[in-house]
Amino acid sequence: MIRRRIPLALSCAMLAAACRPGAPVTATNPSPAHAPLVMPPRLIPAPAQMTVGTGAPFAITRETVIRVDNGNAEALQVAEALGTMLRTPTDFPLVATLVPAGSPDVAPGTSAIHLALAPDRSALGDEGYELVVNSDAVRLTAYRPAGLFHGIETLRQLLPVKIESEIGVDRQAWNIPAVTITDTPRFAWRGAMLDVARHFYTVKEVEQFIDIAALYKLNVVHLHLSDDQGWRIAIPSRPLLTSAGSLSQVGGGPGGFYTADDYAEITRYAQARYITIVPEVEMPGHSYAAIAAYPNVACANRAVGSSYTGTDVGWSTFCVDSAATYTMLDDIIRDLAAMTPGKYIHIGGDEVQTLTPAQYIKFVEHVQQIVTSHGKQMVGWEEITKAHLLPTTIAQQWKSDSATAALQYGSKLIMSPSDKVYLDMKYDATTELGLHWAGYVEVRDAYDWDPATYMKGVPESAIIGVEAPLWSETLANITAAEYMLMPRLPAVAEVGWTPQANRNWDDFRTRLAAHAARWNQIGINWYRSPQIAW
Ligand code: TNX
Repeated sequence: MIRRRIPLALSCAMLAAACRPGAPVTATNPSPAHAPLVMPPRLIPAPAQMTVGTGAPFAITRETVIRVDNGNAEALQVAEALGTMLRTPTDFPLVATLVPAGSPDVAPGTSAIHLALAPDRSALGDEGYELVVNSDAVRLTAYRPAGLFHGIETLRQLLPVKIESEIGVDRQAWNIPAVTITDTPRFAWRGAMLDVARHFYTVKEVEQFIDIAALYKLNVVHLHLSDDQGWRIAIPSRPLLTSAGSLSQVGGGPGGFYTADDYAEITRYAQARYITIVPEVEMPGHSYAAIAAYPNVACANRAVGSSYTGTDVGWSTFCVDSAATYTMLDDIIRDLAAMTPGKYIHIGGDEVQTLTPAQYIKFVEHVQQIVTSHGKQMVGWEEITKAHLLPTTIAQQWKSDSATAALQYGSKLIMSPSDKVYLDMKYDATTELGLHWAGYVEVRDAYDWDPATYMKGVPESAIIGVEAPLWSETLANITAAEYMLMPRLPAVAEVGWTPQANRNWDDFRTRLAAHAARWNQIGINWYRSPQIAW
């Protein structure tokens, strides 16, 4: 066996000693010369606190059971998700059961993964968890089921990459290293956006996108469901939006749309992974597909059924002084709200070049009232901060300091600075896919920034979280999308989850390198950034 000393000057996230945000980054507990090397697990996002044990790992065997010691039907569903994740590769039964309160603990020598909800652990919040692994047992505790779910994603990353296999794997030790983790997210909104309007993505492809988000503990997937090039969501009261408005895409492909059943499937799939789908329908600009379907909402009529397959922005708009426009938007928002389990509707609002400021403001305030009347919170791109916002409205920063105007209304900001987290930007001048109007965005650019200091005068308390948009003008399918997401999405996920004091580029790039084997096993396409020692 190779025996080595633990290198000194480990970062907080790599330390084999107790590690707290802000704790001095020194190896206080270097191994004695002959102790086996304890490699810190290479988790992304790095947990808030982690202590790596020196004892033997927990081994999952044919006899291991999954027990929900204190929980409910929802906690059992998370236990089932863990069972589903483990059964195929291990070929073990891994029965998951909800154990009645007061039942005896497992017999000594029985191997169990315990999940428990702890009503007294409110400090873990809605999404935090505690995970204690030793050779006897795995104990995962959370205040809410979402925390249990994030905990099983941590367990997944602690297991060998063959756990991702879609067939049974022989002669593999399914060991989980001894570790104690107490982990809560820095921000409540950790999102990724997929533009399904410029190029249409099938339900299966959206689910692949959701899978990647879940692996890195994101909790929002924002779908950009309409733009000039296509309308992608069936709205029962306005059937022409899809029958006439969905038939094309950038470059002239066939386009497509989600039926009500498709959308229900997507939201269910996301919910099972504790991800909220935030649907976006663009207005008043980026709206040509809707105008082509219902020409009475445009001031200058266009022929029904014509389509736009280019990539210019800013030229289309609904007629903001026409009652027909608001009647249609009320229909759309009402139907979309009814189909959407999450509490948000995103109305776009960006890049309108054909309206006066007064017209734009009046429009946004009217639509804000429509969204509210259907019981949802409005989200919009930063341009909406020109209007008088409700404190519950959320503005998505993407290009400038104008977003700071949200603060005067008590509205929160989602940080999506295009020079950091626009994942449709090329990595460098040689990247074939993508755009570069906001510059080149390498992995380090996506990682090495702090949302709380990015904009002057915007304190952390005004920021609800971070989101990485993936616009799809140049990305025709999920394979192309993955190339842009990976490895930058894990970087953004850590920006959103891990306390700033625990984040460090050199440490991150070492951990990131270890994730490539998992992406290969899953079959995720990725970009081999020269910044990482793969
Ligand atoms: C700007 S960001 C847009 C999108 C484009 C994207 C391309 C924003 C709110 N609008 O319409 O697809 O740039 O990078």
